[in-house]
Amino acid sequence: MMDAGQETDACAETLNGVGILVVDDEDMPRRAMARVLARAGATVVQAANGTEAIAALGNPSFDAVLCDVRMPGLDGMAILRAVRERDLDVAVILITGAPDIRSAVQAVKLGAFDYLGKPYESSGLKEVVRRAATTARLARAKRQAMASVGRDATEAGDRASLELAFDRALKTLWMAYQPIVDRDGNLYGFEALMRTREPTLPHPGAVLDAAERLGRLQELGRRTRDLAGSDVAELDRSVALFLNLHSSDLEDESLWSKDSAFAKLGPRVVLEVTERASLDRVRDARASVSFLRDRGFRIAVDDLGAGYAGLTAFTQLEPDIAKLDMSIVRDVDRDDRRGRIIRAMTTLCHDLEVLVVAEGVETIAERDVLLDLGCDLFQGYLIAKPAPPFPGLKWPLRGN
Ligand code: G
Ligand code: MN
Repeated sequence: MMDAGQETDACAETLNGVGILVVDDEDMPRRAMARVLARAGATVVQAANGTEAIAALGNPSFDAVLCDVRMPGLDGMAILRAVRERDLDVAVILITGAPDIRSAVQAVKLGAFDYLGKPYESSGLKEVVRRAATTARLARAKRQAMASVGRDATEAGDRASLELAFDRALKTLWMAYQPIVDRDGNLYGFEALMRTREPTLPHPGAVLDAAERLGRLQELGRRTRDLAGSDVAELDRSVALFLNLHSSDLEDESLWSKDSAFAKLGPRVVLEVTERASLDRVRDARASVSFLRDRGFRIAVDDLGAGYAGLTAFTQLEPDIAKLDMSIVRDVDRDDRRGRIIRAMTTLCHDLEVLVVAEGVETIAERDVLLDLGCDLFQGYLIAKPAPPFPGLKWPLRGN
């Protein structure tokens, strides 16, 4: 670490109490900048390269990091990423002698607070730093407030932190499997459900939201298919693999193109498409579905009965399997109305030669009524919770 400039000037108080790290490999401009900021009341630490900067970041009291973009070794962009791994809130201002639009756009996307060109006016510099520090403090206060009321405060705040969290989620992604059994309790298949060890994206919904915000849904889809595809090699060929698709996966050629490794698994795989999402925005949805059929995939409509979406997904997909949403399965033994709805849906599905899966079966009483109503397949905590591949089975006897 270089010298810590602690000089203050009684006249200028605009940056009193603000902690700043200045990173630049060139001594002169770094010292000049540190001097301007220290005179305005800031506490300034200087670093002459990426390694020093990262060591300095162990000190949690920085409100802002000012960082030169072009440096040998770790450059400004790399430092920006490293900062975000350690501190979600500190504001980063990138500085360059040769500003260009592309790097400016990239910097802001990665969560830089601002981008300064050289030469800068010292009044402009102080103003940017003041706004940056205030913003960082606000972000920190908000996080503390959320933590104090028990909300998850580690949620990634900006794009750079979200990218990092999503990268870690992808790296630690694994698939849990939940069995689906037939009316006799024999194993019919497993539904693959994504899980991650990334604490800021703790459930599949959060991972999907992040993927959507970052435009990385198809990358996530490919990763889950790679994982499930290699797990399925361990599985008896007669057992089906049920896998959730996002509607945007239908636009990804690697799902259905002839030479994709996953497409070769077609006859063993049931692709679940949720009724909650509209297929209207998917380019050539019908064509993709027909390619998938050519490869032997079967299609399931997931979460049937969960939305008010009508049956558009049903008519567009012509599914082989319908999965009744657990919200209409719940308490079916105590609610005649639900029973009548399920009987009607099951009868109609059977007319169309569609198999019916009851999802979220939790009690023996629910299962017994669902058997009477004609459901073909059963999934839920009663049989087994999702678990690492491949859990043992327990099918409680009828009437137990
Ligand atoms: O929408 P989809 O069918 O893919 O959702 C399956 C989810 O439902 C999984 O996250 C799984 O953990 C959960 N789940 C599976 N079985 C049950 C159950 O019996 N009860 C409840 N409450 N949740 C279940
Ligand atoms: Mn599903």
